[in-house]
Amino acid sequence: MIPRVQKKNEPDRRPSIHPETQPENTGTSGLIVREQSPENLEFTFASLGSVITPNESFYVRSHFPTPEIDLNTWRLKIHGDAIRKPMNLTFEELLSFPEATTTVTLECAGNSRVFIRRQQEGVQWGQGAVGTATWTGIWLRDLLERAGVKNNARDVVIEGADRGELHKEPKTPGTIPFSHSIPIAKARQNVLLAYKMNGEPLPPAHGFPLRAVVPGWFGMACVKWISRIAVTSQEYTGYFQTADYSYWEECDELPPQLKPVTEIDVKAQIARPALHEVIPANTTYLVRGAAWSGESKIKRVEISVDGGKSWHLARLTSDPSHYLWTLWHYEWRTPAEPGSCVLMARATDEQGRTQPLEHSKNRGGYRVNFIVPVVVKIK
Ligand SMILES: Nc1nc2c(c(=O)[nH]1)N[C@H]1C(S)=C(S)[C@@H](COP(=O)(O)O)O[C@H]1N2
Ligand SMILES: [Mo]
Repeated sequence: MIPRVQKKNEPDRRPSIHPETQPENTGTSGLIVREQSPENLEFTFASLGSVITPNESFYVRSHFPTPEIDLNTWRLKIHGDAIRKPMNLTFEELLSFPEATTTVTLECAGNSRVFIRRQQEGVQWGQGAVGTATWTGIWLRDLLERAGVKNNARDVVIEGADRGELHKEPKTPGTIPFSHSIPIAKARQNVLLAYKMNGEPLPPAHGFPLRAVVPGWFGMACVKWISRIAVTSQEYTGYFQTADYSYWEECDELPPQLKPVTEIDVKAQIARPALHEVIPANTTYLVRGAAWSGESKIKRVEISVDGGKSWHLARLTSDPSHYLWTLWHYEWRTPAEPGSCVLMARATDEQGRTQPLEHSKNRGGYRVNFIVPVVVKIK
């Protein structure tokens, strides 16, 4: 979305701490409803307990109603001016390609939007528009190889079977399908076309029968309900990577430029404690959460319990790996006296990238990875 212009004297409508209290970890599934139709459902991040997010707890982000797809009539079309042998594949034919499995964290580019001080347009996601699944399907590169890609190929446009019209700014040009493109190099590197999620057939909300999984990129590139793949020699500039899902990039010698959101930013999130959680004094409390970074591995996670004055290393409790989150915890000896504490988590990746203290307004409602303080009460 093109960041909306902020009027100078507009009051700050956001509280400085996150306004959402999170339930205790009950061990049950259950999603927070952000929008009933189209379905926009949030994972209860406070319930984070394992690397893999169960399907029934996995966030859902849909722009249009879920299309009903009959596997008997469904076809995958592969064509475009940079394809030699256009194809129209049945689901059975897809299954004849070598099967591949990969574990990838999906994060919506609008995750954490609610924490931005000046309210931004869009779904008011808390911390739960993120999750990790093991995806099974076929490599996009195997399909592309069979279809024959010409040397002039530039973008691979993936289109979903869902369609609709958005009336709020930025408006769509009438009724359009959801679509997104990936540069040919990334498409050949590690993009999966998945038909299984955590060992089960892809659930309808997550893209049955086929979706893209683009490791290291924000969720909008992971097109669900795929109906068509077009390989083009031209740059693709569809709605969901120009009018929406874009941000202003500061440039050295030129005015800011509008860029599509692509790689996931480095980020740590605190699952527990939750905001305003009451914690006993003089006890050991396990502060825990997850950290991830697009194309890089997590190097370290640091925790502050004094509002950012001092930082302590958290322990990484799952192996840092490309494209999926790392779980971490920190054994916190709580103060002897009652009062309040401000907790913060900060991740750094192997490329040395870390998190800012403030959200840059050039990013509008996207790429929200600033450090979100969690205030707790010591009793
Ligand atoms: N066809 C289609 N694909 C889509 C979308 C959509 O609305 N339609 N939403 C995208 C966005 S913005 C995200 S964050 C992910 C969410 O995937 P999930 O619903 O499986 O969590 O799907 C992406 N793929
Ligand atoms: Mo998203």
